[in-house]
Amino acid sequence: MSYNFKEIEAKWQQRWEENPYFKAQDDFSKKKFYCLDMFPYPSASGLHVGHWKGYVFSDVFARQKLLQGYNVLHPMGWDAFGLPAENDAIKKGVHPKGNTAKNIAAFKVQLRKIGAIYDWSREVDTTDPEYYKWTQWIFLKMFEKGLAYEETVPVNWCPKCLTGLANEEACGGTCDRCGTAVEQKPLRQWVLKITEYSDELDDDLDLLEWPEKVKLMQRNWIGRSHGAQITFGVEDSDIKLTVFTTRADTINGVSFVVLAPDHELVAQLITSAQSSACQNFIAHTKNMTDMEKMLCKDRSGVFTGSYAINPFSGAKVPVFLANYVLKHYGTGMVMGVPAHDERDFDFAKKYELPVNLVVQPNTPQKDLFDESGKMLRAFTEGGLLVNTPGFDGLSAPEEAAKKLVAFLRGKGLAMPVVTYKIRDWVFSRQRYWGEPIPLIHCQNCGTLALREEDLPLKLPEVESYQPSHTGESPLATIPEWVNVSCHKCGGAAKRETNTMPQWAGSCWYFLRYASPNFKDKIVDQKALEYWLPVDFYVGGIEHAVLHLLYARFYIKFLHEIGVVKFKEPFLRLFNQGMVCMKSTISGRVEKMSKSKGNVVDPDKIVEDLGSDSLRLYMLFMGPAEQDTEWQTESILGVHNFLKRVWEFVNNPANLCLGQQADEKTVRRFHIFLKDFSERVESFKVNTAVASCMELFNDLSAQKLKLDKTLLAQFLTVFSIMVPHFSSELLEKVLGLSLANMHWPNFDPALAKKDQLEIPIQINGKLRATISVAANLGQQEVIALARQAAAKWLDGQAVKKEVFIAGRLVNFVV
Ligand code: ANZ
Ligand code: ZN
Repeated sequence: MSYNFKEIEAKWQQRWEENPYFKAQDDFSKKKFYCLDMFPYPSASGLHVGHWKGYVFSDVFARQKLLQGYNVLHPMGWDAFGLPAENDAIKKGVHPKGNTAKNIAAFKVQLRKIGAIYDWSREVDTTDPEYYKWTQWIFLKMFEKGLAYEETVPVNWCPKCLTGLANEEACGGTCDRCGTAVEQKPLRQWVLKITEYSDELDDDLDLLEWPEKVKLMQRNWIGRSHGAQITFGVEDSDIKLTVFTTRADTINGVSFVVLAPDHELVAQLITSAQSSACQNFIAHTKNMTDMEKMLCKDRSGVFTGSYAINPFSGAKVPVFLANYVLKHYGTGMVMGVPAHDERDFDFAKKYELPVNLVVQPNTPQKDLFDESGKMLRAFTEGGLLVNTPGFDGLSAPEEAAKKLVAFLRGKGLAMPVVTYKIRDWVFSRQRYWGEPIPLIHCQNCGTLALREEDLPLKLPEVESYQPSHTGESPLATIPEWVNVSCHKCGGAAKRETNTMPQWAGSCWYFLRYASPNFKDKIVDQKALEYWLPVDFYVGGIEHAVLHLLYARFYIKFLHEIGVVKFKEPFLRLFNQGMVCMKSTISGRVEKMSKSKGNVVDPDKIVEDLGSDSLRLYMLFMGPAEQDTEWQTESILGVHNFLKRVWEFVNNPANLCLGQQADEKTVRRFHIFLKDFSERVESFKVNTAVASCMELFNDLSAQKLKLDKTLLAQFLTVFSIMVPHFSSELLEKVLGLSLANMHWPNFDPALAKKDQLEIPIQINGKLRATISVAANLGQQEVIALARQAAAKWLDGQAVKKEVFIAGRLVNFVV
């Protein structure tokens, strides 16, 4: 009679494999639920408990919807191209193809242990030519529409991975994959015009039920900013300096103008007296990346010798070059307003430039001025415009900026503009293990797209695929593959040898699951219209400005060319937190990873305590969206709880299967059902587990007996967390099959609590809990609370009694 999880789990996993009753059905009349996990890249280190956290969480919802009668699509697949897979193969001295296949097989064995209702008949693999045919097809469509273009640009070059990286992959100036500092290297690249969609990508975030944090990260990355271009003249010259500013209101506070040291106009501005100082500075800042410029604390620069003319006042201000101005943002030139911008303030302090206040704070500011009235820091908030003849008293920035831009615009010296931080997406990689870019370069016809019937353009199978140090793809070294004849003119042509980045395949995989084996088109239109968009998407927040942004861009494009009817791929997003543990190397609690020596192998836990115990622990360990620390003792606690429930249900003394449960039991059960359902619904799954524990505490303590209906209902709802366990008890004790069960609804009348648990605090500290009738009045509750807290009150005078009906009593002593 003991809880033999090993036997039970093996039995049910096999049954589900033989009879996947939960498989998505192609019955498009039913209500559907598309529940998606971010598909993993099959790394050699295999699944760790961090993966489990997300996969178990999504499975809870997929299983719940299935029980609620939805046609559920819960697929799984492999994001198998890209740098990590290739680096791993190189390390082992094997070919990425075989290595990837091996890793996938190992991953599948591990994934199976979760007991999730994955529909394996829809598995996709981004490295399968039948799949990447369509990844290439999307690229061709973008090329046709002018959204893919070739450019020689300085790219983030990782000297270790020997490839260029997208900005999104080099945040903070280091390679996303290996942590090496990236260099800037000019390389011929294929670039996708993601910036065409900047406005839509920003605006449509409003349509999404996503964590605010992720929306904000995307908004900041897109970096839309409404401002103005203002044109300054240059003394004794025809040169015009057009700055971009979001604070046109501060125009009369300008005390210098600064340019990026690599700006085209710089040469014309440098006077002979300043020439050598400027050349030194330019040489010195040449290798700084944009990231370094933005993070740089020491704002320094050099005077060019020229003076700019303020278009508002006619005042003469010096023109500088500075290390904090980016060439590719705005116009690459900035009007310096030390009184209202921190960077400008630092700069002005260093070069002793005037600080002119033009926005008066609305409220007194601490430490803004010294006794002599000198500003001690920049004042960056809003206030009233001052020292700006004709405009004083306007509220700044909004109103004042608008009026001043209009005024200057009337003189042809300003223009309202919108700028963005996001840059086009550097889409080519100089590596082997990726989708070949389906283009040829013909001597006569130029760059040509392959014809659709020539897809997939397969990756050649070669022995040696190591990256070269030249910045060229290893494919360039395979003449049999590179040299082709042009399909248009028959002349000599060469294939494009760059490959696509690892994100290419994940930008659209969720479409493919709707009709994974469809041959003639990227998707079967009917299946697509039924299943998409994704209803619920679960994955890590590390993808906020990578995959999640790229996929939205792809969908916007596919929408435009009529492939999909919707504008957003993922309606609802949930980011599970990370699983952390004390690192054996640093001694700190950190995200689990092999390099930190703090990984827990899920297979071992499953072996020792069972899949259901691990599932339940993953759900119970804390709020799912938070990072939480792995604790081995706590998983034992969860395992013991399962054992308790097992023994309870297997003991006939606790059940009354032939009769109806008494009213007290029914009421207690419906309170549970209500709590459990609402907590799951609002993603508070850890507290839903707690509801189960509370229920069994009460059943035991109060000797309540479950009847057939209640037991079946309990096991049904509990199955979304511990499916093997519940399936076994349903079958064994009640002769029922989970496949035939339906989600039970609670009865609101029965779920009304007649007893309330009231925490009793003393000076805000929890001391006791009392159980009182729900209809008891304030006086009586306080009297009971005093009794319960007597030990701690210990004769002290109570200064105040805080009473919150139904919630809490607090004694202030
Ligand atoms: C004058 C000013 C006064 C500014 C003030 C700010 C505060 P966001 O909001 O991020 O778009 N800027 C413009 N182009 C730049 C460049 N290429 N490199 C570095 N900084 C640049 O920032 C816009 C502000 O960043 C602009 O407004 C400009 O400084 C600066 F009290 O102009 B401001
Ligand atoms: Zn040709």
